[in-house]
Amino acid sequence: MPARPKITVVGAGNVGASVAQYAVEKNLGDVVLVDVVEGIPQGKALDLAQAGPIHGYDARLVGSNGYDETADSDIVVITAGLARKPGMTRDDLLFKNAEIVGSVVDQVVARSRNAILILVTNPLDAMVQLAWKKSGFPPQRVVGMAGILDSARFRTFIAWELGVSVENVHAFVLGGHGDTMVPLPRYSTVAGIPITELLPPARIAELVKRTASGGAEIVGLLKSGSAYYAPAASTVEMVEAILRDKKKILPCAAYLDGQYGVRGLYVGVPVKLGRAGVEQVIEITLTPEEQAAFDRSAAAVRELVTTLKL
Ligand code: TXD
Repeated sequence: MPARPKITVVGAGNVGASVAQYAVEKNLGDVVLVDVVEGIPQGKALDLAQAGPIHGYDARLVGSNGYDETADSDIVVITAGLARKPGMTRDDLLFKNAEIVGSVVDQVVARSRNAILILVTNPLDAMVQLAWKKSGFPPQRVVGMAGILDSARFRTFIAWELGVSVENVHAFVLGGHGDTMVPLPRYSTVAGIPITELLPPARIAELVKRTASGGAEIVGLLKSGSAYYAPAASTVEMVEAILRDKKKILPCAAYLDGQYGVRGLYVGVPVKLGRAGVEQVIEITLTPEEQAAFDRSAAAVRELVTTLKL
């Protein structure tokens, strides 16, 4: 029997712990949880292991404050950092989280030279760019989670609006993870029918607006933290697509080398995710307005990356 895949999750907070939970519930592999806070990763790992007999998983779960246990990971999910507080933008987090993510990447890559890194920490697009630079990994093996979450939010709102199953709804969101994200109604469908055929433009605009501020809506409700169930589920969809070599087309923050007119920058686009990581960036034709919105979003990401001198 080959060994189970090894998934490291750095940051055992709200998102990290839920990633660990969903990953073992889906039998994706063994999980190492790492955090700076003493006892938290160990306690959560032990607690999750004890849910195994009930859920029927045999995954090994280990918690640690160090990185030795992470050696030879297949996938490393990085959620370490600070989450947004009410009134804070994702960009306020920039410098603090850059410091945290930079040190985490150093520790991780020293022990897992062949891993695929999935970044979750905000501001997402800039953190992926930083992780890619720091790791020295090819861009195929460094990818960020955001578009799946943004499109899951859009899908939820569309399904509610039309009273149909969420399974029938596919949505398309491009661009950076932030206020400039670009939901594409033309490519968002219900059982294959574009929503532009099903809903009036004004109503679509409202759903788009709620999607773009979907994270802030939850921060406003929770007050003491930001969303984590849907972010973790989105991350685990990426982990599964990679480990099971599904070649799944998913919107992720990926390195662009000329696609969509952008070079040398991580931005959210549809990609094919498989065992090699980002196996292809899928390019679709945009209208001039969509391209302009995408350009604005990429410019906002570029600004952060320049601020960080990456
Ligand atoms: O779409 C997306 N990409 C996102 C991003 C969706 C949701 C959350 N998003 C961002 O993920 C959020 O803005 C944060 O930057 C991260 C993690 O969010 P989470 O809600 O999990 O935050 P927590 O609960 O505060 O957990 C962060 C953990 C916490 O336990 C800290 O002790 C730990 O990170 N931490 C560290 N771990 C390891 N190493 C270092 N240096 C470190 N510093 C803090």
